[in-house]
Amino acid sequence: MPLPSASVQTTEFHGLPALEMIAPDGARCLISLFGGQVLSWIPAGGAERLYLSADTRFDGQTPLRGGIPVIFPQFAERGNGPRHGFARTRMWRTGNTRVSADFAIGTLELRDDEATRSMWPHAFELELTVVVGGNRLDIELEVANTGDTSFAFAAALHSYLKVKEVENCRLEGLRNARYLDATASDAPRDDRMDALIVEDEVDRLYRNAPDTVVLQDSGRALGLQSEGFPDLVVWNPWEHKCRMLKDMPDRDFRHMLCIEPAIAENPKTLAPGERWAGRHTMVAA
Ligand code: TA6
Repeated sequence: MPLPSASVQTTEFHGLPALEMIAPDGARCLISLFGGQVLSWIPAGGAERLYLSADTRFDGQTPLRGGIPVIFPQFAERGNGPRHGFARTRMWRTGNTRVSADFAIGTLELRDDEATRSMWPHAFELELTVVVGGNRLDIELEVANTGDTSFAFAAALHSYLKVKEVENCRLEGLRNARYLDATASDAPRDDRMDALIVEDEVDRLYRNAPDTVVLQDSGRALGLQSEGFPDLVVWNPWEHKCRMLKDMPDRDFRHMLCIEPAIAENPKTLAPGERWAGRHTMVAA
């Protein structure tokens, strides 16, 4: 029998509509409808695992700095539209929600409208399904081409992970993976390290990255598994770039690390009527 507190309900967070999901075991997450963005995830009996900047601007226009922004249809400045796409600054709507014996599940949807078509002339439907329960958070992003011409898109789940002290973290699983370093303008490199340790600005796009990586964080760990996203972006702005971010406290680069399953390097093409889905699972230990 689900505990009475298990629920999925609409709420407000800093004035923005949100969906709060609580599983029978107490695991919970909060999703902003603005951006379709998970902002908080607390595993059962655990502590917050997502970073959300205290200086985030909740004005309903500016992208929210933290949680799991949905990047679509372009990655960063690889396109002519808004940086990292428009999905993170549109209002999504709630679809099906449910609580079962083991988890709470909620779906959010975004469709093209006049505003999106003025930036990107295509008919689409996005569906974000979030499942929370136990020590897991599962996210599925589905993209459908609902128009009558093909389109190519990029996408990412730009996850801001909360860490105790970034310099003490080890990101394992990327040995021998090839990456493009956005902080240097040279050719792709092969990662030869057993673990990525952040001691300076990091902005790497691992191509055809391994599906599973593990983040060791001062005695606790987070397993990250993705499906359907060929790339993995790892980002920490470090001291100098962090100071330039108006919506992030100067010292917070120490307490976050972005690990982002992505389709960034080679956009994916969908013919009319076609669908694509990518999955991202986080397991806290
Ligand atoms: O995904 C990494 C990245 O593209 C970095 O280059 C960094 O600028 C970050 O995203 C944040 O971008 P934003 O537009 O949210 O400030």
